[in-house]
Amino acid sequence: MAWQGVIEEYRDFLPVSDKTPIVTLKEGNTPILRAENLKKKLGINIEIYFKFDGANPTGSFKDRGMTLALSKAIEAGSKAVICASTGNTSASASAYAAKAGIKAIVLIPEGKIALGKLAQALVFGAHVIQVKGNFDQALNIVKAIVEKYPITLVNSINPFRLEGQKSASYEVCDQLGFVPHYHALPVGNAGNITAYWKGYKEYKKAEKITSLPIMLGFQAAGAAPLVQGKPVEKPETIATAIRIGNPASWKGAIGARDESGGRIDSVTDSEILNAYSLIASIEGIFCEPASAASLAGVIKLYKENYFKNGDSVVCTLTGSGLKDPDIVFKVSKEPLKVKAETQAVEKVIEGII
Ligand code: AN7
Repeated sequence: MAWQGVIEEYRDFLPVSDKTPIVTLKEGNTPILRAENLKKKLGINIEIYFKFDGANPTGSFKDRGMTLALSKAIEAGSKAVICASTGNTSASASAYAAKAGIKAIVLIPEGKIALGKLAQALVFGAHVIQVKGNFDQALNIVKAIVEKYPITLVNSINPFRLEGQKSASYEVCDQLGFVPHYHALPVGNAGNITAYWKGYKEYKKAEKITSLPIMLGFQAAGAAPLVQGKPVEKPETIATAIRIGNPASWKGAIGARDESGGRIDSVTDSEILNAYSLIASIEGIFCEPASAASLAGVIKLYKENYFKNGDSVVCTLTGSGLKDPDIVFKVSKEPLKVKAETQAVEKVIEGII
């Protein structure tokens, strides 16, 4: 049978009833890919797999949580949803609100979200408000707004978001047929690592799996409050999706780290960009910079001899590179320009083959 979206596929594990109207864009069932080329290229002795959640309907993992958040909002009779966002949450909320036929209001940090994400919110018909400040400030405003107005908050402090997002760990186990030794994720507001860990624990409790992975979270060095142990007032990174200084799911991330015996570490922008172009150029997967923090972190830990021979590591690639194509020009050369003559092209080709 065709894939039904994460709510129908994992209904037994989710807080829905027969009465819940399901708002879905058939999210989930994203590819899991073994990184064979990467293994050869880096000469490493661990097995890396990419869970490419950029293949979701709006191009990020946020859709997994948004199907549930919007379904529950409609069940509760809500007429509008609101979120603060570094881009992907707003794109996803806008799409699911469009599908549900209700209003979406999104607050974004002015000038600091990828153009593709802004375009998505606009084309889905959301009311976009640019805030002259960062994500953390926008989230505080949104929290105050929902105290006063009958609007449903769909940031990940809405528990239904994480309930939906935990479906990704079910899929990893179902697709691989085993539980990886490690699971690596980029960390911004820290909702996703919290959701994955919850999902793994619940799958084990339900006896679908018999072991748990060790959780690894990676923040950008300029936006690494969990690593520093205190909020960062002015977070900065090229990976705008994770440009967050005071994560809402702080405790969840620390819980995932400590209960699993894992690590939360930071990676520099240049490590992120290296991983980003490596994933694209040798594995054929175009993810966004924030997503590449997962592999960047795994490479960093590998160099510290953190892993054992043969360990399996799943890296979630959280979003699509198409959202932010400008970044490509920081890591790749501009294409050549030639005259519209066969000879001119031949000359170039002879230098290639
Ligand atoms: C591609 O869209 O916070 O640690 O407002 O877009 O669960 O926050 C996005 C976060 C990783 C971090 N990768 O996940 C937002 C937002 C991508 C992201 C993260 C985000 P969390």
